[in-house]
Amino acid sequence: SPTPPWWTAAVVYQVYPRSFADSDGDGIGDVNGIRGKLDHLADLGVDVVWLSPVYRSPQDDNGYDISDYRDVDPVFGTLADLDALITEAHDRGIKVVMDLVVNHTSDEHPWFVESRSSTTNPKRDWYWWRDPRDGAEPTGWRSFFSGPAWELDETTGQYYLHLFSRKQPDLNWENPEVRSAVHEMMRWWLDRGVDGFRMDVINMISKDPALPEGTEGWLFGPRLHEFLAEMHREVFAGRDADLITVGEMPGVTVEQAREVTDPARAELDMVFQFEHVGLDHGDSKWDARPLRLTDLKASLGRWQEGLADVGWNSLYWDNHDQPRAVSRFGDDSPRYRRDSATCLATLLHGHRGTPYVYQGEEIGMANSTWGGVRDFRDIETLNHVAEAVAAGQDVEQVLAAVRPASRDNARTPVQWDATAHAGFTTGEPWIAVNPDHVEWNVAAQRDDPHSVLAHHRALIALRHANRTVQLGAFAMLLPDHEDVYAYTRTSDDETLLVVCNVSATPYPLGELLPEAGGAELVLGNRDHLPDHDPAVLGPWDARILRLAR
Ligand code: ISL
Repeated sequence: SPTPPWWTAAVVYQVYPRSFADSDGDGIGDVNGIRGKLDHLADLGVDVVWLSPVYRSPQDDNGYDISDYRDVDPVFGTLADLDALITEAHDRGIKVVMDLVVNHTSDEHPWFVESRSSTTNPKRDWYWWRDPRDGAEPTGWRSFFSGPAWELDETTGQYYLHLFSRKQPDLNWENPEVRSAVHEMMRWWLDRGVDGFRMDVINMISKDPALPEGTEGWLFGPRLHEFLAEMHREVFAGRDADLITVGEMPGVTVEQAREVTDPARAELDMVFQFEHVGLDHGDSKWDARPLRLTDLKASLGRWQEGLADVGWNSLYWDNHDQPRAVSRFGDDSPRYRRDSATCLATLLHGHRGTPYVYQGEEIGMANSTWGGVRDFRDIETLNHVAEAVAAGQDVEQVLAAVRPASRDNARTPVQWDATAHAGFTTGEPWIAVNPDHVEWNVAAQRDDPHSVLAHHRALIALRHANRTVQLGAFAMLLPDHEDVYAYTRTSDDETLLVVCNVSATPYPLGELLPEAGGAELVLGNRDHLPDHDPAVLGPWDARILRLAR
């Protein structure tokens, strides 16, 4: 069989630059701040760093609204700083992946400024302009950030489409000029030394020009596969062996992901799917409900199975849009925070796929404590609160729903040490540091062999060393158990059993999984504790065992 791609053995680390490390004291993280922390990433052992957007941007959505794709925003530094970061990362054997946000631009991008200037401007058709329908919006589509997805532009009396904020107009990918401008920009970045792209909401770039109501008008549109294959041909062909591409695809099904990541089709290496992070809420992300572990197993198990022979999974709990996993799926109370963070990490990293670690996850960073609406910065959160309150909802009730679910939980500054502002900045941070940084920080964990950080280091090293972890076949065990998540990974060499107690209730291991008896412990999260009993799966106990043959 052909050599598997390098990223089947790799772990990716996501940096959200605004909240990572601030080098100049303006309270906002920056490129030189990242350069100063590369040794932390090298020490963790990650292979790739994915940078959330650092391009020039009005920062309406913290950089996901880009006004110049070929420059770095002054708030983050300069192009020269970024070149230096890429070189210094490469010196440590770490690849650099850029965030590619091409479903939309900023409304301040010169393309849109031209496009909106008149109905006859040559770039008019680069965006989605439509006449009013019965004096109102052309369709009933809603923006992800509250309100209608259409904005009336007074200059020409037409509406433009924005699936996200009104400062993020959607590009019209039907227009071949748009596509070649994007391709050219991508080649420019590859020539600069970047190693691939994480593609923002890339399953929304193809819209049905008939603009039918419902998500079929813009989600996985009729020409998506064609656009991705064309992009591969125009940008990646001939140079893709060393690169990595991952498409962010809210709403993607297993079948769609299988097609997109089928190497024979030459579209993308892998996608981010959202099923498992949608299991603990209703239709709205603000409508929380408890996660049932059996639902998580059914979902992740189906993805493992669906992409077993064709395609590839990405594995994640956290990113800059999700509340912190240890608070959401674990237990961030002092008693169980370390154990549940390491348990969740083991559960995830044992799967087949490429794991993604989000900044701070490696030290068990948790959701923050929020007071009133003034504490929040995220446009999605702020728009939702404004809309809900305007609709008559009680502000305290709205805030109660927002506090555990807001994207800002992921965006508090990385906790480097116990000093003021967690060592993130010498100035005033743009968003408050989590008060728990006094105890939970990188410095406190760096030399502790049993820290959350050390456990991540061990999981990453295991993936690098072990072909079964990389490529072994996955089989779910105990699908109906409400507390214990267990599966095997099998290669020609061995069978590994991953067993994780996703609860504080102890379980006798031999009764659950007789095959665990006599197995060799490869990696555990609680075996160093004095009260550890190999025969009992303790609270949040997680083990990777090598089964006797
Ligand atoms: O954040 C979400 C839920 O809280 C998602 O709906 C999110 O908006 C969606 O996954 C798309 O996210 C990406 O594109 C957005 C940007 O705000 C996100 O940060 C980015 O990850 C628009 O560019």
